[in-house]
Amino acid sequence: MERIRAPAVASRKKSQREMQSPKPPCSYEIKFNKFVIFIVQRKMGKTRRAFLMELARRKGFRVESELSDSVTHVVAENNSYSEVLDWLRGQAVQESSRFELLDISWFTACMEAGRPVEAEMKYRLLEQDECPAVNTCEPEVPSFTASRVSQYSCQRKTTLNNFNKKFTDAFEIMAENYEFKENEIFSLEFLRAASVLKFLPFPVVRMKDIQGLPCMGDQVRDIIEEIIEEGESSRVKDVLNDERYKSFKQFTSVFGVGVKTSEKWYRMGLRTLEEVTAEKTLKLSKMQKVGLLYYEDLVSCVSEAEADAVGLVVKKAVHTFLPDALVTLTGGFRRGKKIGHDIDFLITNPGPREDDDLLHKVVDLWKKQGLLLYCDIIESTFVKEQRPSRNIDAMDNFQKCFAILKLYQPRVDSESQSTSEEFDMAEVKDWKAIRVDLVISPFEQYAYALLGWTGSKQFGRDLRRYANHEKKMMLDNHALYDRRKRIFLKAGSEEEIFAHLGLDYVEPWERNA
Ligand code: DCT
Ligand code: MG
Repeated sequence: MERIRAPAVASRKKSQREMQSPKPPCSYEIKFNKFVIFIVQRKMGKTRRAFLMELARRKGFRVESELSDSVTHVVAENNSYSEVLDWLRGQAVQESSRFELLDISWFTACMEAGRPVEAEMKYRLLEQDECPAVNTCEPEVPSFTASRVSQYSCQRKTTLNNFNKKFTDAFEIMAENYEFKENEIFSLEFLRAASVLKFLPFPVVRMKDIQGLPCMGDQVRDIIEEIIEEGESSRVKDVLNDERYKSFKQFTSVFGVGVKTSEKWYRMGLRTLEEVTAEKTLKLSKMQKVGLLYYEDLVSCVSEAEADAVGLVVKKAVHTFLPDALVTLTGGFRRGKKIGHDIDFLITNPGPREDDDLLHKVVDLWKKQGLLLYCDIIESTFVKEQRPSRNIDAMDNFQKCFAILKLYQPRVDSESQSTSEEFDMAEVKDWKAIRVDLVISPFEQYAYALLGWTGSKQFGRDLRRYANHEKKMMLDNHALYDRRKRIFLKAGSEEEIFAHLGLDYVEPWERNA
């Protein structure tokens, strides 16, 4: 009797804990040593906890009865993040960050898989405001495994729902700065990283969240870490304050001004657009002159409503000459963007009839109607049976027109018009200058042209890179060429192009890479 009773008296607390959580029987072999699980009894009950612990141990998991130093994964059921945190504090745990705090759904998934599964975001207990976890937030995020994320954005579905804007904005600034320095490799590194984070179905809140993801180089990780810890990146801030970056940003915001011209102006000592316009010795191209003339309109974004209105103007003009022509809105607006810097249209004429003069006729009509502020028609340079270029950023050879149209805007503020005589006297500008790109493709190349002109730029780049490296094929906006079979692959739709490449179809609104 004495021998049995003695320990119970010596440590009542301990024996209570032992009753809640029986010690692991020695007969179970531990298969997964790195994972040390502790199951919180709170809101779960003793019996269920004991059952789950036994189940896990039988499957080779190491489950601790006590919250020892070796525990790595704390699992709770029906508890919120803050409830578990409170409970941990009650156990005198100072640093809850040393554990993964997980919902029971993670544990269940492990039991189903018979091995530890990745502690994905959806399984984690998180603070409410940063929480897409299954048990608290809607909609449920699809199952996600970092190691399965492709390095090619054409194998990812990227909508406009970006959970990681603060990181991707930072990367895009870094990429732009490298572009201004003509450092294409670093620029692409940041663009690829931005594209991967745009795809993530949850916000990155700690470094572990990017573990196993492609395109996360050291430069990228440093910036993510800084933003997580400080809320902003000092490197990005330095770029934003950099004189050269600021000048290039202003210069390249003018239609017709690229990195080369900006470099020239910067070397001349020019720093702002005011200085550029004041410098009378500068020889500006026609494009740059109109770029400066309509600067305010062009720099303000084009809205979806404006894109629709311009769409009607374009269709009306095109159908005057070719009633059966297909006029398709491409670019960002086809991907579902609500704003853009321009409006892109692809025009093709089904059937045998092609009209090389169409673009010229259309712009002549607009000129007569007083709608054309600028146009630059580039003639087609496509040669029959021309193989796609290996350069992933090569321009295509379609006939195209870079135009600026006058879009008349309805007067919305009728009250101010009637109350101010002075206002009535003045000439009111009732139009906005809008950048419009028109591209004409032969009907048999239409699917390729549509895929290319829908973008995004990064999506297109990755499609070509994927075709080249993974399929030994060459893709551009005109065609797909199989290098091994030495044949061109015909396609009547975008779906067929994806199929030729062995890719799942990605809808336009999922191409926002
Ligand atoms: N494109 C192309 N060849 C070019 C220019 C563009 O294949 N010479 C593709 C890449 C994206 C798409 O056409 C549209 O180009 P942009 O108008 O530059 O981009 P966007 O996605 O429409 O974005 P924005 O809203 O800035 O216009
Ligand atoms: Mg566009």
